[in-house]
Amino acid sequence: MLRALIFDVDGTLAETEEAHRAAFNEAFADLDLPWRWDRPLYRELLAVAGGKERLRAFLDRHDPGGTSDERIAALHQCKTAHYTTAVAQGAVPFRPGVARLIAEAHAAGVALAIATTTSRVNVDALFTGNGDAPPLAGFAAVMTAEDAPAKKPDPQVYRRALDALGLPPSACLAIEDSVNGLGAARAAGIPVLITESVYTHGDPFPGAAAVLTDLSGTTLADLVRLHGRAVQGS
Ligand code: XBP
Ligand code: MG
Repeated sequence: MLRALIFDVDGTLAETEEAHRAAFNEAFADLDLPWRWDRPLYRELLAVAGGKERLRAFLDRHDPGGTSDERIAALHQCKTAHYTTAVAQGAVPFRPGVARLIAEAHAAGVALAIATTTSRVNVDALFTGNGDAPPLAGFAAVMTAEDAPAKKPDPQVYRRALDALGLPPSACLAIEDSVNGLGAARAAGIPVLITESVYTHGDPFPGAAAVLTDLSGTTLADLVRLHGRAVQGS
């Protein structure tokens, strides 16, 4: 029986990655660095989950002498300030169907959780900027980069969410947008629904219970049926 929905954030709750990309570029400009990440490059860089890890992977190639933890932390802090300012002002709406499904789940007594590799301040800012959506306070567990330093596809953040929910993986359904997120949730034993995002459209999603364009036509009853088929099949 479906007892909880565990939502990924970036690309799943909302199409946030363009705001992340803009914030990285604003941080480069603030610090007089010559780099600008365009969409094709950012799509490549998104193979690395975690903004700090993504910066390190880029600097390893383009400025191998400048990959100190302090420099990466300073860059990432500047980026996060730009990102939270933009998103808290409503720059990025929730994706179609997301707010409705959160409300349906809450009304039906299905627990809600978040499992993301982004920072807690970014999650708070996203919900601040979407004041008309159900509040973050309605989520039984919110696991972020601070709770799970090992980034997706490592299952740590999903295992922390299961611990916080006090539920077995078979009672949950993860909703994700990326191959890294699929891998993390599957490694934790959780069935996964993929909703492709702008940066993951067309990627292969082996092992997903289903792959959708978005949640606009999906009801909680659909998720219950999908979950039932997934756990029977596993
Ligand atoms: C996607 C990520 C995050 C964001 C950037 O997280 O990999 O790193 O791209 O945010 P999700 P930070 O698991 O929600 O898809 O710079 O805060 O890491
Ligand atoms: Mg994601």
